[in-house]
Amino acid sequence: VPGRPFAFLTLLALAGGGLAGCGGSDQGGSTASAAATASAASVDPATTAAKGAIKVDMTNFRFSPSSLTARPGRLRVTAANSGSEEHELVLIRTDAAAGSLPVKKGKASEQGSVGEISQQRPGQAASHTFVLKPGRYVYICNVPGHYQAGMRGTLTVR
Ligand SMILES: [Cu+2]
Repeated sequence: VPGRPFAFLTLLALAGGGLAGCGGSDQGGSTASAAATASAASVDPATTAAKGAIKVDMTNFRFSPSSLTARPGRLRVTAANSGSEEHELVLIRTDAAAGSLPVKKGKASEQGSVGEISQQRPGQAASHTFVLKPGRYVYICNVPGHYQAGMRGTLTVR
């Protein structure tokens, strides 16, 4: 088939042009991949299985993902603040539903806390490795008012 080699070379030329374009704008490339990651996360409200490590996005006023499962043992959690206020992530072992922790002066009870990633400024992120026993957990932002505004999620370890 005489047409094929020509078509193949044309594709190569197009691919080469595309690659050169990407190379000239690293920033464009990483922005695109960040946007793809963000949309993948926001499209999936269902439970996310965390395998050893998980990134949790904090915005005003929710966590994404807001429902996690994990195996017992070590779980490295990275909490990234992409909101416009300070946020934190406190992990509490409790059988209570995520939205039913006792609240006093705008803050939820942290009884059963197994550790936390303390307040992060907008644009900042921090990580902590939790050692998890089987059970039910709730993670919350306990900046006053944020828990009630919706910053809570559930983690099931089994
Ligand atoms: Cu918060």
